[in-house]
Amino acid sequence: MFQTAFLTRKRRRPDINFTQVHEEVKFRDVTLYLVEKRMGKSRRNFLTNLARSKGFLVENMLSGHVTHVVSEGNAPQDLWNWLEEQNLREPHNKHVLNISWFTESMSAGEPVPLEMRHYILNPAAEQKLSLCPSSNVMSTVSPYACQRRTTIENHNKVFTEIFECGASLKAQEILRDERYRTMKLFSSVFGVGPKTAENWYCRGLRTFEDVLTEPMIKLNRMQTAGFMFYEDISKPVSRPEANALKTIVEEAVTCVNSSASVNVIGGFRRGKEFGHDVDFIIRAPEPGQEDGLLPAVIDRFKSQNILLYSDFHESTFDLRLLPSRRFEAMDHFQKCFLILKLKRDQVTDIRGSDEVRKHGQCRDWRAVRVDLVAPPIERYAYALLGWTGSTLFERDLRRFARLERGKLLDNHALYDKATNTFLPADTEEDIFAHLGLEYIEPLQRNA
Ligand code: DCT
Ligand code: MG
Repeated sequence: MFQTAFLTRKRRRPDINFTQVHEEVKFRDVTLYLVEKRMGKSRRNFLTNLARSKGFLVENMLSGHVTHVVSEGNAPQDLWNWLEEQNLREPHNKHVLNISWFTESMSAGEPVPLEMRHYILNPAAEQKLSLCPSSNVMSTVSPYACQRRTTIENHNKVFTEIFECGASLKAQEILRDERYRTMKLFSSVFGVGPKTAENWYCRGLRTFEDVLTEPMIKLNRMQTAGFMFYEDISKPVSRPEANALKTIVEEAVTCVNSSASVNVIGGFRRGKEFGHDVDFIIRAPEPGQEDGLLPAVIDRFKSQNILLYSDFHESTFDLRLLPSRRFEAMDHFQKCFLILKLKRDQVTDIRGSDEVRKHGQCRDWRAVRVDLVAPPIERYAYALLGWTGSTLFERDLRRFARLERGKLLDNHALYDKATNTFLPADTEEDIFAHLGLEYIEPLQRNA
């Protein structure tokens, strides 16, 4: 009997997920809305339940509370036309996102940071931004965005509406532009990711001064360093400066372990003349020798009075946990993110090092971001390949390995799905050979 009653009720009310009553909401600052158009009702129900089971708040109605609108398979213009028809009071307050953000968040079990690639931008507004930078409202009206109004017979009314539509789109644009600019500014601070940048923007903060004078904002250690050395670390590091740092790092590493050596990785290994930081990999030739190496190196920098900031990560590497499916995530090796003092007289090629002036005073040093990684020797070749980059080259190499060779590559290992084995490699050449690829020099990995 209970079952019959349930079925009857179910038939009358097919959308049973109007409110979220059963699942605990874990992420209070995210309210999702899934666009049913193209996605379809049953997939939408499935995704809604999936998200709720992971602690996301999902609304069935597109209300003012919704913060993240997720769409699948809709052409951007169709989606935006539809959104505009919903007469939302503040559409610019919502993130309009591709399903990719949703699926990444589901597999991460939490909302992943927003990136530009996740957004579905309004093509009409985009076009206007690029074609009509003038402030004249009439000239900013996209014929496309207002096309649906041409059925109205009264031409005066049409013009009024076009004008209003243009003004409101313009206002949205200004807001979106301001949001983008502010997010970019905040994210340029070391230690400030998209989530924090977003949070500060939503609190109405627009400048560094706003952030630093807002008593409610508590900066963490990394952000404090980020602001403290902002000027220095947002200035590119030159190759002579990178060379000088290599000498400093080498000296510290060999002092801790005389059989260990240091190699430049990242952009400088690929031949770049400037970088946002300098990346080094440490090669400890015997298994286990890397244990405790970085903390000792950091201590040495401290005693030399050149350590401005350090964030040390102990190794969490465990071959039994591989292959992992989260290939874009940070690797598990022992590593540290540092800010070091580089003295001017340590840079031999003086052209690379400008005089540092602060508050009218001349400083004899500048702050530089330095990353160190110390993998176990049997993982060295994979770590070297991964940390050399470029990010795009690595991504492509992984995709090639997976799709063309049935092998899973990351910074730790290469796994052959056909034989269920990890392929050993002493050098980068070995890895290219495993993949049936001609060796590509670091200088040619600037994709
Ligand atoms: N890398 C990685 N895993 C990550 C992030 C980066 O394996 N989660 C790799 C790719 C490039 C390399 O580490 C160094 O990273 P960056 O310093 O960010 O890049 P870069 O190419 O050195 O660029 P820049 O010259 O600006 O420092
Ligand atoms: Mg780098």
